[in-house]
Amino acid sequence: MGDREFFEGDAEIQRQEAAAAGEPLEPRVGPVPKGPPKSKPYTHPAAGWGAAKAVTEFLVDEREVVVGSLEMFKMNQEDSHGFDCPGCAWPDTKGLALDLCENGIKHTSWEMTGKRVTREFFEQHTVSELFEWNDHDLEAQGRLTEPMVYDPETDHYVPISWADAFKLFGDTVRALENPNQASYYTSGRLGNEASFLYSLMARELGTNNQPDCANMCTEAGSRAMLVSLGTGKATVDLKDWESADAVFVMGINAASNAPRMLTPLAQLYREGKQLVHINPQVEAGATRTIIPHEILAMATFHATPTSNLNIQPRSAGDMALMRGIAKATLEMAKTDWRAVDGQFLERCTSGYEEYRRLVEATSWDEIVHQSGVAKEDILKAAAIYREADRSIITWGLGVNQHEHAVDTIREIINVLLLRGNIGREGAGAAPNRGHSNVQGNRTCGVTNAPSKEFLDKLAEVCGIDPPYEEGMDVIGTVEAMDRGDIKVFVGMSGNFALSSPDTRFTYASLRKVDLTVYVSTKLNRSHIVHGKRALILPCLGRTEKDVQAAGLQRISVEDGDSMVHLSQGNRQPASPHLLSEPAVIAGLARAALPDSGTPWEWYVEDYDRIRDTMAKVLYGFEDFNRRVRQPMGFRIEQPARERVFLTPSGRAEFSHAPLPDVVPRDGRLVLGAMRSHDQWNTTIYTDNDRYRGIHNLRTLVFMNGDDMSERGIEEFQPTVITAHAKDGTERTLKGFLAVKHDIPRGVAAGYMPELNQLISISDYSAQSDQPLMKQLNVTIEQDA
Ligand SMILES: Nc1nc2c(c(=O)[nH]1)N[C@H]1C(S)=C(S)[C@@H](COP(=O)(O)OP(=O)(O)OC[C@H]3O[C@@H](n4cnc5c(=O)[nH]c(N)nc54)[C@H](O)[C@@H]3O)O[C@H]1N2
Ligand SMILES: Nc1nc2c(c(=O)[nH]1)N[C@H]1C(S)=C(S)[C@@H](COP(=O)(O)OP(=O)(O)OC[C@H]3O[C@@H](n4cnc5c(=O)[nH]c(N)nc54)[C@H](O)[C@@H]3O)O[C@H]1N2
Ligand SMILES: [Mo]
Repeated sequence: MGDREFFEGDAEIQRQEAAAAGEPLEPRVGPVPKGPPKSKPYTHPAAGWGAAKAVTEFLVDEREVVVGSLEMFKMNQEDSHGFDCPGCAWPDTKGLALDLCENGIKHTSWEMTGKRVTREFFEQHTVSELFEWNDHDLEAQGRLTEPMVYDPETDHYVPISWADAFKLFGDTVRALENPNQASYYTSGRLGNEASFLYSLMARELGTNNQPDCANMCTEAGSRAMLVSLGTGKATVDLKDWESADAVFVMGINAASNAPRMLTPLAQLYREGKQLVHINPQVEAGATRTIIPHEILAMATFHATPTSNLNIQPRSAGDMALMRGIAKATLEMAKTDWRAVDGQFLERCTSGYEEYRRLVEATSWDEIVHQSGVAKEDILKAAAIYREADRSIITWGLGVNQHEHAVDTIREIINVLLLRGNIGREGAGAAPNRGHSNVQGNRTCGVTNAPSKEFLDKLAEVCGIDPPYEEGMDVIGTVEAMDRGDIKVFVGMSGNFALSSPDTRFTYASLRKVDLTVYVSTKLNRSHIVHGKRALILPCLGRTEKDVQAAGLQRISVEDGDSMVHLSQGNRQPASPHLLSEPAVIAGLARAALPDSGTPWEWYVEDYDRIRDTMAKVLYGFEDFNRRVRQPMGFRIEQPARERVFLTPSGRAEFSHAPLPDVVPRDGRLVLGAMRSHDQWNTTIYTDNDRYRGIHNLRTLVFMNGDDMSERGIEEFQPTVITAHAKDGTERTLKGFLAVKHDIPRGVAAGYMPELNQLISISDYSAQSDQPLMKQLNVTIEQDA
């Protein structure tokens, strides 16, 4: 944990003072800072030498220099004998020998670390003591090595055999009054085969309580696209990215969270194509980049711009902005009939006339006010949209995590439909995914709201009697734990305690559960904030060899472009006691369902057998085992890409939602919780955020300079942030330092998961059920 110096106004001092005064504050998340906080605008291109240096320092810290660098060449390879980078869901590039990025390397070596958490470690530290550690230090202990069970007598985790661990789970589940007293969480780390088995187990047990990380991430986009286009997935693939004339990037910090997107962006720029970034902040990916695999560019510091136009709307101003682009396009169409695609509108869409009237009835004043963007800039974006024959709109969490996200994404689709930009080469809708297999988890059955069609097929092929009523999502699960309605919680990967909203409420709810079971690679908060009884089950990571009875196994994953391909680990497992995720699931399932007719053990012997069953159940997976072995795998057909719209009308549906009022009032601001450059969700590498120019600080709030002076707040001065929840409750955070940033007035930003303490469990979108992680209604004052 290390000694540390304290700096004036730093949140750690506040925390310790509060603790001394008896206030129960949560431990900090990031590591102990190595020096005083600094903020200096970043003026270099994204990627390039800064990234190379960061990687080297990181590998040295993780003692992975040599092995690490060799291992990287096996990432994202076309021949399917390498492993899929767990860093993000960006599709792999055909023929690119070195298709990787700084953050993918960090993420992978975090798994490949030489450090280990052993039984001696747990013997040395009680769980109450570990609770006081920060999250960085918990994970930094290295890889988990054997199954552990919580002993309430001593407050230590102690070793348990796999057989006894499975038995504890099985006995507890079989003693439940009803199967809906258990909830089975997944984060998008799980491969397709494990996802299929895991959701099959839950349904055979009789529940659809299958919360997943998508409930906090990409749910809004999937729901919007399903209603508008009859598919929940991207209508574009990498080839389309290469042939677009214009790309609109909305609410994505690409340089940090989807770095491989910078390559097509820079290439398009060089070809004279147009790139428009829509984001309250001008992120590093919206300036210029050094393409990571271009050795010459690295050597000569030759950066390529990645933007033609940056638009900084207010938080949640995106829908009004899209309405503005639609209005300008329709105004152009009065004299320029090619501004809209009349033939496509007539043949393939429904509700166009009504949308046109709605757009006409929305005044420019309202559009400008609600978007926070000058009309002149909206017209510039509209002109780019009109000039481009083929446009792609891609969006991320900056669009998904708001109250009106579904309406906003449907408005994005409306704009695409106007010019026939769906189902054509180089054009389409591209929701940016998060976890590397979050899309595949859903495809393979993980969801709390499965379709009847899917369940019927599952019943027929697997001979089970699945439940048909909807199960609980993330919010529903936390609330049910609080009521005492959930007695068993399984976290299959991820870090539910820390990634969920309303940290203190979530912690208190988890502590009411009878048994929590975590299947993980690294020690994290969810092991420390546990149920009355608790298991930590350590599993293989994606970089490791998975050997079963039939030999070396491969798993499959699906990227954001619906490409399904194989992933194979090549390293020795971190410990001989680790099991693969499918093997853990089979063990849990057999213990809970001793008479099950599902051949759990037989499946685990050879994952081809799981895939053969999946081929019979899942849409688009025919001949799975053969097709997935092709170079680059196969693409699950997206009907909307071929202009087949699986909507009730058989056409793409325009939406007709009124613009919501998103302008903050009474001195309030809209606060969003996002990622720094040096973190992977709840995994915090350092407390730097290089591209935003921040060093040694995570407990901060970025603000507009005028908003700061109006409140008498100075740079690095501690603040009091109060969040006003929809249910009337308030949550307060003290000691987060204000940092002046290029961000519109009325908008503030900070980091997840620290800010999750401010999000009430009641603050979720009525449209998507997603927590409002980017739209907190807050007051910010100086901490006097
Ligand atoms: N290195 C790294 N890579 C990752 C992750 C990671 O933590 N680290 N996480 C993975 C996961 S699970 C996900 S889901 C993705 C997340 O990737 P992103 O979608 O990039 O996620 P965030 O960093 O949360 O925030 C994105 C952006 O939203 C902008 N924003 C906030 N409010 C608004 C708004 O109202 N309108 C618009 N237009 N923009 C807004 C912010 O300024 C910020 O640039 O990344 C994945 N990849
Ligand atoms: N305020 C706020 N909160 C947010 C967000 C936000 O933008 N703002 N973003 C939300 C989003 S988009 C997401 S996706 C969620 C993420 O939430 P989660 O997916 O729950 O969290 P992660 O931090 O990705 O999980 C990290 C843990 O995964 C485990 N792990 C890593 N690799 C493996 C593996 O191969 N197998 C297994 N079994 N375990 C593994 C490790 O033990 C590690 O500690 O957070 C959400 N929370
Ligand atoms: Mo995510």
